Amino acid sequence: MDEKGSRVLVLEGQGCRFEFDRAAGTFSILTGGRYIFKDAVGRVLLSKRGGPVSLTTSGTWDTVAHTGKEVALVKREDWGRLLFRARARGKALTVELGLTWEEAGEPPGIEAVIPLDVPPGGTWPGRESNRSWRFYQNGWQCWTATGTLKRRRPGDYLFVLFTPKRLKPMLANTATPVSSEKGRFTGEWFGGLADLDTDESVVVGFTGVSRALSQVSVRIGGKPSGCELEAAARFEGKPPVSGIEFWGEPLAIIPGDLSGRNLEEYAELVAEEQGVGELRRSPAGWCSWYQYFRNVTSEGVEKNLELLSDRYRGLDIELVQVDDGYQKELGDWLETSPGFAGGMKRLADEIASRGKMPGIWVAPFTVMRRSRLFKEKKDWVLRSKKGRPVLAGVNPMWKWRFYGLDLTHPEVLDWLREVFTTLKGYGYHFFKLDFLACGLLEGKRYDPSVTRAEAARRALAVIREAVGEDSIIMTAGCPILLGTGIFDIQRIGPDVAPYWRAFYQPLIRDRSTPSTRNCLINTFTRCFMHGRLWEADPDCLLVRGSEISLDEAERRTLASGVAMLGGAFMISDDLSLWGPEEEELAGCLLPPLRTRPFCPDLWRREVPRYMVNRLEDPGGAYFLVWAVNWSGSRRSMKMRLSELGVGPGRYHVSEFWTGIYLGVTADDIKVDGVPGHGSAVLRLTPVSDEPRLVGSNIHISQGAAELGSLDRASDGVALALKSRVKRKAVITLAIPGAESVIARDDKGPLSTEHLGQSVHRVQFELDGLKEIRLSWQENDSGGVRE
Ligand code: 9PG
Repeated sequence: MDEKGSRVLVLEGQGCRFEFDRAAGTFSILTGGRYIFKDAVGRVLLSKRGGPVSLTTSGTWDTVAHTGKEVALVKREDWGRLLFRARARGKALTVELGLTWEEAGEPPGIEAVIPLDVPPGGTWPGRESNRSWRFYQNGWQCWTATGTLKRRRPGDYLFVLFTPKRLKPMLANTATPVSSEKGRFTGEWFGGLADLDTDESVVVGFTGVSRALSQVSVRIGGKPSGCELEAAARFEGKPPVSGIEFWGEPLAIIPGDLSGRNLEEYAELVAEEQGVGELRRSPAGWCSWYQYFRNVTSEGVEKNLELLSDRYRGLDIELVQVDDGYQKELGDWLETSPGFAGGMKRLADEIASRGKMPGIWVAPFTVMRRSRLFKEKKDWVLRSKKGRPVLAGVNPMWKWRFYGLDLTHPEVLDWLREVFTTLKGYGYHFFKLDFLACGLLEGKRYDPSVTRAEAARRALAVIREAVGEDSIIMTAGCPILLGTGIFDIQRIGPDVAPYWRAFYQPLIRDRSTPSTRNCLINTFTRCFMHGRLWEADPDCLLVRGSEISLDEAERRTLASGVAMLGGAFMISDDLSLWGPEEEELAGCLLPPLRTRPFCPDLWRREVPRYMVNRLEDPGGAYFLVWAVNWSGSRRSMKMRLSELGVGPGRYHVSEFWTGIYLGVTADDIKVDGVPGHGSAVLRLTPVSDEPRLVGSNIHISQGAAELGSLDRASDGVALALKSRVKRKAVITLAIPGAESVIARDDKGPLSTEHLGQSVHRVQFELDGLKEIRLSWQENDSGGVRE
């Protein structure tokens, strides 16, 4: 039999193998000769008049195409054809299921296309124990708790079942069932399984997000033989067109280790599928929300604009964004509240006249009963089958209930176009879109043949068209992958707040409502999305020392998180509360790092502790490691190099917040006395024969941002350093072979300190740019002496 005629069709990818059994209609995926998924099927769920019908791939298939990179198959049925294809894409394998309806009469609605349904025991078959299995669970909105869960956790561990019903639609996809059963988990769009015993993981996720909402669910169970997995894209009853191929969303299966790399690969595949081009760098900005909340006024904004343009112009903040509170009512975006009597155009002009980019917050799919929109356009509001407006949520800040718009209504799209064209016309070039899940509630729509995802994507495309490609769109409350390819910036966690943790949060295990802690946890667990799908927003930075209940350690932890993520950078303080300390704290974060960090303990900890950036300064590459002490008390933090994902070697270690040089290590790092909720930010510089900067207090990057150049001279080195704020700079250098050094700037000698071995510390005043020179006498040994 030729290849096409053989019973099992095989596709070899980089690192994984796909086998389709044409006689059984089942398929398997293997890596390194071992099964990941064995004897899986695909299914399509139809809604027929007589009740739901499930079509499965079980049965006999014909080969349509079989090349080195792709397999395509067809199964003939009395109603038409079932279609299947698999492709090798880099380290991933993608599978797709579809159908062609050929029967006379109206085609049935498609409820779900399930390209992967793994039977009990078909996941990592034959393993003795699943005690060390973990599931990575991705939440619905940016705000929804996300992370890796232990097998014995109940399915509602991250999103508790008793969350009040009226809060749910903003935090969860209400169509996704939540279970309290142990080990039953569902991730929106994707999920991942890991086996900590074997250092293996597999990411399963839909790469298409524009046609259907989707989930990956597992039931890990007590034994490996009970583990089930299913990936379903929900088409919500959308009918196919007779005689035309209807494909579900493509699903990627990506085997990997515990480094998190396959999650990055998943994000890259989604970006590719959604046509994401080069990502735009977001401007460093100021936002009104976390200081003024709903009490914001144009006066308050102007006061801060003045400070940013004058006293703090050195910080070079480029954007001023007005948040919630300027509008008359939720829904009436072109009418202003009493605090903005001068109108939003005048304010945009004011901001632009100071050379800053004007930014504005809008919740375009949200409406409240009080608004003119609600009263005048009753049929624009999404309603239930009974005709009642569907509750989207309650918000204490808004007093209370809010609703969503029907985005399939053509007049709603016209209105969105008008609102955003007008705001753009006022001069706004930065749009923070919020509460977008209000457009995806379950209800009865004007056009029922459009899925929720399609309706929302279409509306977002209208907004993008209205504001133009030259505007920046940031979203806060948005179902996390939905806007990929349309937005520039997406928030990845709950709101930050002027406090660490709300009293009720530990009581109800809440990780989704506002608090600095909740905000930072998702920054770790979703950091792989940043710089791949869009630029991620960790939420605002609060540095003020007054009108806040974050202590110094907590503010530094927030600052470390915002800096380490390397995404959006927005300050949300009343700058008139600032003194020299606040200026210095903000100054050491600017310019913002533009990096893509990884979280080396993502699979091993429900609340990860480490985030790592690979950085470079003119002396070469180094690592920056952020470690958080989540406990409330002062602790020593001990970490092994091997758990940081930095690779073996010998490193100089310097901590940023304390300025301590910790010496050279090849295995453990111990940082003493990290305050409760505090952080260590460590520069790990590989030991080498060349002079290197190994620590600095100028910028949190400890080199990448502040070291402009490092050049060898005949008798030493010359370094150029820069800072956006005036400060007493302290830098630490490793100079192999130098027992004593002389340092000077253009004015004269600088104070130096020998820290032992060949490590020296230099102190000087820095304001803007400075060149310093170091000279020394070589001793014979060279290199670092033990
Ligand atoms: C403005 C704010 C800010 C903030 C957004 C978003 O569940 N809730 O009641 C809830 C209220 C506000 C909220 C998130 C959740 O914050 O993330 O940056 O723009 O809206 O109202």
